[in-house]
Amino acid sequence: MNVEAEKSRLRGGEAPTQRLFFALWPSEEVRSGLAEVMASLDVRCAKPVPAENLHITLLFLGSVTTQTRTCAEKIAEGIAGHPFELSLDHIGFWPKSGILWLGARELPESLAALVRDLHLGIAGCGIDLDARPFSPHVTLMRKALVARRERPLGAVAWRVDEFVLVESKATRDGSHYQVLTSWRLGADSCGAQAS
Ligand code: 2AM
Repeated sequence: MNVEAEKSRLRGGEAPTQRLFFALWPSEEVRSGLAEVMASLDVRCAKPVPAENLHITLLFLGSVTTQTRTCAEKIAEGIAGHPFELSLDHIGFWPKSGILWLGARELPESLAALVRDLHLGIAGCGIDLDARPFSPHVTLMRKALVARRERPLGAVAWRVDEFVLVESKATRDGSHYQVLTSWRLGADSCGAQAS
């Protein structure tokens, strides 16, 4: 049991929860491409996301009980989906949050369908989901003040053939993410693999 779940249990018998999200998790090759993009940026006062934490969130579930996690995993298992190519070719900056991100100009139909199917299915698990439209991005830096690109951006090519469920734990050194389960895209419904 993790520290948060144990704290929750000790607070008085509430059901333990985990903070979860579905994501695309980069391979080491993609991760080093992302690190290269980060190194090419000239940004003031920013807090870079540690290389091992870089990912694309598909659907943020928030803190959920074991029962809800099981429901979400069942939905994920029923998604066949299709592998797709993602070209991360666009740097964006949200000044309000200071988030500097890398995104895709083109949203592959298979990615849109994957997010749509997850959203529709998991809404039935009783989770209050974010209704904002999906905007695929890798958060590279937080709390940035000014972003300037030093040289032209070479797109990071990502062949996506799986999606994952991740647990986010708050630690003294920031967020720690752990991949709990992965599902292959294009596999039949036996595609789940525990990490
Ligand atoms: P972000 O990278 O754009 O900040 C884990 O917290 C992941 O879930 C982050 O990648 C974060 O996206 C995403 N996320 C989406 N909605 C969130 C929320 N309401 N609170 C925290 N994280 C959220």
